[in-house]
Order: sequence, then C-alpha cells, then structure tokens
Amino acid sequence: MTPWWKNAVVYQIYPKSFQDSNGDGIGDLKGIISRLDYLEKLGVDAIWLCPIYKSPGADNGYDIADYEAIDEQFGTMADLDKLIQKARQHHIRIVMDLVVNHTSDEHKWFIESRKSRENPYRDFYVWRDKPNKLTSAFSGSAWQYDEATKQYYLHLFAKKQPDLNWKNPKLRQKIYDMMNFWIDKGIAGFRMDVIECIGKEPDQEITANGPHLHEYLQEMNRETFGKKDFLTVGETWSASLADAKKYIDPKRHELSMVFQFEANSLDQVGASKWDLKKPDLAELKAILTKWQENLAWNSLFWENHDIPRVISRFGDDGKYRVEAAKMFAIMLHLLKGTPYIFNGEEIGMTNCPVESIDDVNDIESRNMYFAGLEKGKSKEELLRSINAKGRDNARTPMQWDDTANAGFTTGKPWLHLNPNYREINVKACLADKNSIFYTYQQLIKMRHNYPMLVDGDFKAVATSDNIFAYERVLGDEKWLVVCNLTKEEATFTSEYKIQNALISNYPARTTLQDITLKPFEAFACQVTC
Ligand code: TEU
Ligand code: CA
Repeated sequence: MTPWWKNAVVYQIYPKSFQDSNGDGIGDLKGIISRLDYLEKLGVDAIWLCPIYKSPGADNGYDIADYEAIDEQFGTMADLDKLIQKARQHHIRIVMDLVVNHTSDEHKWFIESRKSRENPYRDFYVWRDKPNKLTSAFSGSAWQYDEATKQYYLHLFAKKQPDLNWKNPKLRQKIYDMMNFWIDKGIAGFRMDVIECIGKEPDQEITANGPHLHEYLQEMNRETFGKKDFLTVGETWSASLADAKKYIDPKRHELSMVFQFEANSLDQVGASKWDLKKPDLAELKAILTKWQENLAWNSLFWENHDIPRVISRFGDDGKYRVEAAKMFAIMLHLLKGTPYIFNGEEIGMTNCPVESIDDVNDIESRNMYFAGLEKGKSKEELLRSINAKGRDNARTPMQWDDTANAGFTTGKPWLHLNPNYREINVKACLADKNSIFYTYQQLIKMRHNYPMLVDGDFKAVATSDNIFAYERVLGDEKWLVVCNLTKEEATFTSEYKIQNALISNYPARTTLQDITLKPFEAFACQVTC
C-alpha cells in the first residue's frame, strides 16, 4: 500500500501568525478553522501545525509545559478536535509538531526534577556538577546552574528549555504514551523537532547523532506509529546523506523522511548563520542534485519558521518577485519527495527588515544581538545579520487582504506586519489568474495527478551555473524542467522536442533549441528525442 504522504503536499502553519479570531492579536485554532476553505482551494493534503501546546512561550511554543493540553492563547482541546474533524471534511490531515528533545522549565517533570537530587523525576533531565564546553543554539553555555540542588542542567536551546534525558526508559515510555494520546485523536503525522539530538552524549560533547539515536527511533516506531499509515518527518540539521539513508530506510523502521539543511548554509561563511556571504547558486544546484540522485525520498522545502523567505534570500523580492517565487516553486515541486509550503510562501511573502532590536521578538536573534554587543560588535552589523537571517522574517502575520493589519487581526498584532501587505496579500492573489497562488495550486494538482512526480527517476542536465535543469523519467515518458536561477537572461539549448507544455512562469515555450531564458524563467514540459 502506498503511504498517504507519497503524493501529498504539506502546508506548514505558524499558528501565532496565521489568523486571529478574537482580536487579541494572536493567531488561534478558530482562526485556522476559518481558513480551511482557502487551504482546500490551494489543494494541500495536510497541515503541519507548529506547537499549540500549553507553553510559557519563551520560544513561541517550542518550550512545552504540558504535552496534552492546548495553550489558552490558541484555544481549547475542543477547538483542536474540531480542527481535526473539519479539516478532514476539507480532505486535509493534521500533522502535529513533536518536541521531545526538551520541555519547558515549567513542565511538571522539570518542576519535580529540580526539587532535589533524589526526586523520582531527577533523571528525566540532564544534571551535572560542572559545565563543559557545550553551547546553546541560542548563545552562551548550554548549562544553567540551579541553586536549589547546586547542580547544572543541560539546555541545548533556551534556559527555559531543559533537555530531556532519553537514557531514562521511564521518560521514553512517558513520551510514547503521549504520542499515542495524539495518534488516538486521529492525527496523521508528526514533525519531530531536533530529533537528531535525543541520543545526545553530553559528557562526550555529542549533541546530534549520538550512538543510541537510531535505537530510540526504532523503539519509538515500535511503540507508537509503526503500524499506522502515518507521516513522520525528522528535523535533522546535521544529517549527511548517509545519516538520512538510515533514518528513512523502510527496513530499519524509523521515519518516513527527514528535513536536511545542507543548502541552508549557502549564505553563511563558517559555522555561524550570522556571518553572511552571497550564496553561490552553483552550489545550490550541486546540493539538490546530490540529494535527488542519492536518497530514495526527500522532503522538499524552501522555507519554514526558522529560516528567511526564499525569494528574499536566494532570488529577488523586488522587480522580479513574482517570477522568482514561481521559479522556486516550479523547481522544488517537480523534484522527487514530499513538498512543504510555509504559510505565506504561496503568495510570495518577503523578509521584513527592522531598524531596531526593540522590534525583534525572536529569542535566537535577541540573544545573539546582546551577546554580540558584549563582544564589541556594532549594532549595525548585528542588525544586518538579523535582517538577513533572523527568524522573525518568516514569522510576520499572514497577509490576507489590504485592510488594517491585513485581515490578520482586529487588535494589535503580536508581531509587526510586513508593510507590503497592501500589495502582497491573499485577496489580490486570488483575484489575479496569473498570481503565485495559482502556480502553487497547479503544482499541487500535478503532484496528485502524475505518477511521474512520485515514481519518476531524477536526472540532472548539464547547463551553465545560472540554470538548473533536470529530467524526470518514468518508463518511456520524459519530462524536462528548466529554471533560470538569476535575473539575467540565460541561453539554453536541448536536442529534445516539446511534446506537451506542463507549467511555466512565462508564456509556454514551443521549442528548446537555442532559447534565451527570461529573468527567473522556469518551465516544465514533456519531451521526446
Ligand atoms: O529548530 C532547531 C534548530 O536547531 C534551530 O533552533 C536552529 O538552530 C535555528 O532556528 C536556526 O535559525 C527547532 C525549531 O524549529 C525551532 O523553532 C526551535 O526554536 C528549536 O527547535 C528548539 O525547539
Ligand atoms: Ca487570538
């Protein structure tokens, strides 16, 4: 049986920023329910819902205080049940975010754990007498001293996100029980937050890819979703091709697929995302080609809530915004794997620069800024990095229409809107037959209708660096996809003849011999020799 996610497209919702229903300026579950018609029109098969669990919100919900309760700002468990049920009526499944590398320090397990060294929950977390060199992804040491018991606890992320100790079988069982609670509710999958870190060996300074990681995943698979038609996608920042093969090998019974981030470091100099460089698009091509040629199934994405908007980052968010957005969509959605769309990507939302740290909400950016100031860096340099790479870029509220606050809220939005919402919004896109939205809609339909996209082989086509071209081949059928990655014209030629035009962001091509591609032009066609 083919699993449901093989010819599906997943839409990621950042709940805080999607649609507010009660005027408190924060997106919520009722808001999402009110937009299901829109998502059905787009045609997506599933929603990946970023965390909506009870949380003090130090990292916008990735710090969970109760895995089995909904945070008040998002609604109630009844709202969530309703979302699952209503979404089903719109042919949309729900994939939940699973954050089990850490909890909030306000989770009852941690409240117990920090009480005394003898507490039964002590060992649910990682406590040591002395810190080592491990650092937090959000700046500074990964160890926090706790006065009550005079030891340090590990936090690979914020201080308010203590790391769970997966070596403890009791903890693991609690996590599996919790996962089964959600599975029994009728959800269709889990996106697993920094799952590569659960096998950490802090004393050896190993965070990702620890020696027991795959063992834990196999156990989890057995104890929870293993026998179900269920999507599991692991967030694995450091996965090499060899690692990815392990995670997704059906014989190993671990995950359906992983998010790998090799292309994500193209615009940075060294290990830090904040040290900027101009991305080399030839490298982008090489990375995509490597993963397409070597991994049986990829997850395909440009954006998520942690990374900047793709057109601002790798394309053009000015003159050629629409062409670039469609080009990136066509390039990605015709590859082999499961495509993910991050809310707002389908209307070409752009990065949203800020002028002062006071306008920055994200904990990662804020911590980096204040740590940078202490190290003597200038405000200008730090803001330049934040404007290029900061996580708020993708987290500004969804732009629905050109009325006040873009129709996102009637109150004061929790995070500023991008002022370009007057031009860039859902309403304008729906009214324009040539909008980015309809390119996405068409790509999703293609994914549903053509076995080529699921089963076809991928073959890179040699071109100049500014063009990415590939073939998909199934039986005696062949598709050619051609993308101009730049705003300059580019020449392309091929021996093939066009049999059928499939999709394009300019008028359809009729020949492939010695053509001059327009800025960010992209098209796909069925070809014959
Ligand atoms: O992200 C994991 C992660 O490694 C990121 O924090 C990454 O380092 C950073 O965002 C790059 O900009 C996941 C979630 O997607 C993220 O939102 C959470 O903050 C993080 O885990 C902790 O749960
Ligand atoms: Ca609200």
